[in-house]
Amino acid sequence: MSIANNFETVEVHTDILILGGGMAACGAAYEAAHWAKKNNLSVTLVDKASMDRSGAVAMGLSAINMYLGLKEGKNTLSDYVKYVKNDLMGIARDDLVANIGRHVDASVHLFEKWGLPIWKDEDGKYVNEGRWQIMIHGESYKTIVAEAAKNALAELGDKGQYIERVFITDPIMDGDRCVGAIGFSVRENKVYIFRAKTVLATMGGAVHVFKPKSVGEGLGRSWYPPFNSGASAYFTLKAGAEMTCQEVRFVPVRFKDAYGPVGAWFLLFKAQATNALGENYMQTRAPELEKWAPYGEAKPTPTNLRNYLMMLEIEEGKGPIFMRTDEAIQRIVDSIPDEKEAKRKLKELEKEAWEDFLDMTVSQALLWASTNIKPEEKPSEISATEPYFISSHSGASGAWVSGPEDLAPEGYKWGYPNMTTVRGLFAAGDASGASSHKFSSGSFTEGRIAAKAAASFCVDNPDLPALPEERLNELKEGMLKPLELFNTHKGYTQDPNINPNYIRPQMFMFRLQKIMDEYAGGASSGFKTSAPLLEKGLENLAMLREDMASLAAEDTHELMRCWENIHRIWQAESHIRTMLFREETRWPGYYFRSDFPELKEEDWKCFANCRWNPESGEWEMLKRDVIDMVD
Ligand code: SFD
Ligand code: AMP
Repeated sequence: MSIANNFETVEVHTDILILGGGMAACGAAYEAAHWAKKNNLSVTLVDKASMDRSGAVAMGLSAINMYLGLKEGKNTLSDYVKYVKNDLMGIARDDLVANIGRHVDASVHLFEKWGLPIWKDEDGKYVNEGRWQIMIHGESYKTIVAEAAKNALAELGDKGQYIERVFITDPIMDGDRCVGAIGFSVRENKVYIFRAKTVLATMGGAVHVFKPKSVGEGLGRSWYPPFNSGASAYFTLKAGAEMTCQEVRFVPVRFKDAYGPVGAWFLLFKAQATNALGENYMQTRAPELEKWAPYGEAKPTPTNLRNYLMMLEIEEGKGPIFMRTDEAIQRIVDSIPDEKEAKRKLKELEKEAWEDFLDMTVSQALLWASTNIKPEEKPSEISATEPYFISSHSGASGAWVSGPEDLAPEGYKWGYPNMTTVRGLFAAGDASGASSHKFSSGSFTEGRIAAKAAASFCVDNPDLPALPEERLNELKEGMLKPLELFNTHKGYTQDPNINPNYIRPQMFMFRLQKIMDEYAGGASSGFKTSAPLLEKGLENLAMLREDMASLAAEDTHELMRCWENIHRIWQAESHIRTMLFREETRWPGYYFRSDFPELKEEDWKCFANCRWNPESGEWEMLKRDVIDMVD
């Protein structure tokens, strides 16, 4: 008897389907509820985890990295657009960045209204960390935002619901329109079929595509949350959506081994990072930045170039690299003439330094404690991590989405704001590309923008298409196949991990990570790659893909692990293909093409987009113009 028979099938009919429960999804739920009430629509949100602590903000955050302060006259929208574009070495969609920028402050004000404590100065004004970032006491940030999203859905009565611990695997298509999604419960034997007028993909970015630096006893430790495994990229690709910037991974520099944030140290405490000899490489290597003009010469130096200068130090054997926390604290304290006040300030700075980690990366505080580090006395090592896919931070990979009606130039709009190139399928947060630096607040805001547009799509397209039964059965069987495989063959060997009939997901993940690390410019290859390496990597990926059919799972939890890897492999392939397509080095510090070691503005100041064609199964690569809307 097929294992599928042991699974109950739950069919959910809804107007707006929100996939994911993170920052973008919470923003989407909040906004969708508003428009649903006006238009008598229903909204369903589905998260693989529990919304209170799911996604990148699970542990909390110590800063909101996108706040413009437009009404306060702190900044202008065009300055923000320029900042973002420069940080991405000239590649960004100005229309998308500006659209989020003009609405983001209002979202932050909502967070405060819902109870998020934001640092204030004596005049009651927000305390800035840097120009665009404000400090928060944010341990409960996600819980607060999730509560507001849930409340908004609750106000819809039986027309609003959220379903947790359901893992979404695939889109359901009706011709060229996305009309739902399929998934399974990670706790119960249930398959979920969601039938919807419109679908919003907000399932975050991807981690563990590349081999992490933390292996063995530290396996699973990473900067990006291990829960996000490429579901957004897979979902949009499989639906046939055009993707952008799939080559742009993010390599954060973080406190070594526990991945603590550096922003507060660099921006708030004005700390310097140096090599082991005490040299500030941002100063000693400043001439290198000229090679990457015009971006290298702008302020602030783009994130990837800051990384790159540090990597050059490491290559020359000048590590470890240290964040001079001790010097930074001392400098602030020394600037206070009154001794008593200076002592008070020292205590305050110590508290802030620890809170920075306790608010968002508890493990870094534990590492400090267990290695006897007092930041006011001793510097801490920082280091580049492995690559991640997170378009809402300083990465950019995601779906190519339509821009806002009033701002987007021709070529950047084809329908509803934030709709992908697939009818009815919207994307936001880490799922949408080319609008970097949106962070938590901008992702929430983009979720709102997308949900409002999705509601209009529903009103304009009121029919709820019937789902093709045959395709659904096929998807259901395919989804549960790893359970079937394990069940059939588990008795063949004594050790269930070693069996010629199947591969378990952890082994599969190790193979993927090894390929990506060695051929696609991972951490142990010094983030360097070339056409021959990428081509070989693609060949190996094709072999791995064949083994996807042999993935096996003991239970529904492991079934999720299998699917996470299926999602990752698509993220990986689109990444390799796009790096291969872009014949230049644009983001040294993220990756370096040794066969094309320079920036080529004339040929490559453009978006490198890709699409997997569902009809032919072939990949298409294309260039799209970068349109500069701000001088
Ligand atoms: O500075 C499925 N970010 C920071 N933003 C800030 O504003 N301030 C900071 O201080 C930040 N820092 C930071 C940040 C990120 C990370 C990883 C760290 C530190 C360690 C960025 C923001 O967190 C980020 O921009 C947003 O969270 C992005 O929002 P969104 O919605 O795109 O992604 P999400 O919140 O991770 O949520 C994803 C959701 O999808 C679910 N999911 N659900 C169903 N089926 C599947 N198959 C699914 N796969 C995933 C997840 O459960 C989750 O709900 S700083 O240090 O860099
Ligand atoms: P991080 O902790 O590195 O994620 O940084 C938090 C915020 O500060 C993000 O907006 C970063 O882009 C920014 N940031 C971090 N370090 C620097 C730096 N050295 N110069 C300018 N901006 C920075």
